[in-house]
Amino acid sequence: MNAALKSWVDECAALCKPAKIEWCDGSDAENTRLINEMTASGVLSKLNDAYPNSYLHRSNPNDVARTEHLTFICTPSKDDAGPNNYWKSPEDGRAQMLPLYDGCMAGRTMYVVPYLMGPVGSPSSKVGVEITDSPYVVVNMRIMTRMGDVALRQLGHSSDFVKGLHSLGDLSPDRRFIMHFPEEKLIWSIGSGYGGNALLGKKCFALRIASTQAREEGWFAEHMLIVGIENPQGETTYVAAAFPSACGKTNLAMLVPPASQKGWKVWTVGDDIAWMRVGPDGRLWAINPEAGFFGVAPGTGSKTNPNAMASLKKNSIFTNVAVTKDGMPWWEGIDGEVPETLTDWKGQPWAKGSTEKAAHPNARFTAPAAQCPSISPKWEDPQGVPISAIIFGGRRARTAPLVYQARDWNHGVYVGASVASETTAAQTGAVGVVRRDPMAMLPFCGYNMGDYFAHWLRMGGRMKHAPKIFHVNWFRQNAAGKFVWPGFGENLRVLRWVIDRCNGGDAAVESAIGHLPAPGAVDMSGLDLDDATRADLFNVDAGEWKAEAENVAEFFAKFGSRLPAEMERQRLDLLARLG
Ligand code: SAT
Ligand code: MN
Repeated sequence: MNAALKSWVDECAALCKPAKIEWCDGSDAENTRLINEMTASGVLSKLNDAYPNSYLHRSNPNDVARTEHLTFICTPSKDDAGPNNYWKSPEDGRAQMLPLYDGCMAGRTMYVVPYLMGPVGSPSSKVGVEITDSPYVVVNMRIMTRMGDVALRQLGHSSDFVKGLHSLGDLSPDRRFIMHFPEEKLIWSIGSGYGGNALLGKKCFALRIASTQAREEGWFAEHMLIVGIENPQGETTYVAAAFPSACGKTNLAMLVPPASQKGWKVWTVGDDIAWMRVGPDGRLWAINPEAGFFGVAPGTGSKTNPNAMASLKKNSIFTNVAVTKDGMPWWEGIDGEVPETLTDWKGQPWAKGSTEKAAHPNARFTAPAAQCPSISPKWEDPQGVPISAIIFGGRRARTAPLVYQARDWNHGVYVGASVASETTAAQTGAVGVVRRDPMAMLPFCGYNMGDYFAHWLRMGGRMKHAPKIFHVNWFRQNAAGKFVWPGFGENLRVLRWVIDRCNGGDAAVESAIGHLPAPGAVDMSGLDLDDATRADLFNVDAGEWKAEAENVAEFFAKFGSRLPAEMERQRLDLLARLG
């Protein structure tokens, strides 16, 4: 028995006072028993056998998404958390949480869940242990991570593990907090059973805590998908990509080449998080720390993402979806006709034509990554995969062209730092407002983002063969407000130019914002786009870009003296190039 682990578990038990403690081994038998208990108590219900071994969970309707305003970074100095985080001192964080934890597991079972983030035996992998009173969390962690004995074996007698204490508490939003103590590698979460708040390996560990570790130790913990793109000659180039939400990240991770792209294949390594280290060869090597997908169900169908549909066909957990009368999971955008009647995500009867959504817009599927038809043969390689390109993107009606390449690493860091997306109807508030979300990490960087930019700049100097950095925008609109780029599988046409550039291709022209594809360099054959539209996809409007640079200045100002001077220099250089 690991002494450090044992004493922490004892401490948590003394505080939370559970009726009993169960150490989870991750076995099939244990999983089946937990699922049986949850189906008996109504926490889960079994779905139709068309989805073997799959279950529905309905959460408390007040607990359906991450709650950023209740999520804190607890560091001694507020400046170390930065303007990008809600902050508490470690003392205040503790003082607020201890009374909530006191006796919170009375009458409940406390599960001890050891888990591994990353492939077994990988030098990049890290161990976490989550203590939780939610069996729903346990069975989700078993899909999302390598859970149980495998993690204890990797840990051995080391005390180097990230601790996460989670309790559902009373599920009251007034007593819901997610607190991170980076100096202690500790996460405290209470009052929510929702994914990012409760599956502590994901955003809390693999991004917020790991980003702090990565800065100290000289690597990257990023909110990025990882894919391999195989050309018709059988050579695979790996890229990592970061997008704010609602930009099609999961679809890109599981892209299916359209008929026009004969001989090309796309391999999924990860859909959400990348841990990347500099290898002895001076390249950047990436692993996916997760073992499953926690994907948004609405909008997922055989047209938009057939690989996701195939991934969730068995051994999956569906949270806050609707169900058909014969027990099939259902959501807006799934294949087939809309049924006449459904049971909605709250368990209420629903009829076709209702103004209410049947599935919650943030309904989720938890599915094993190994079930994805496009899963890469290298996805569990302990060394990871070598990254040739880093792609940033956002949803922009104008300004950003379909694709451009940063001039060099430092300029690429500026491009990543100025990533922005326009709000969609999926968010509350006004539609079409530009929101900055550097590297898509705004809610996930566990420390001051000024320091994070400095870390990115420093890392450039540590790589002999740094990835090339690109920016894409699949969402450009014409004057009539219509999307002009077909997107989805056709995005492979853009990725082909990206990897051609990584492999030394020179089909590029200079512009003020960076390298654009030379005319004809992005294969447009067979697309229904007139010449004016094709040209507009790559148009760089100096006026729009100057306004953009002013908007970036406002955003950068938030970081005060923590903003590296190089970032402002990059911005001024851009303005100078714009003339
Ligand atoms: O934060 S979650 O992991 O629950 C979902 C997401 O935002 O990607
Ligand atoms: Mn994410």
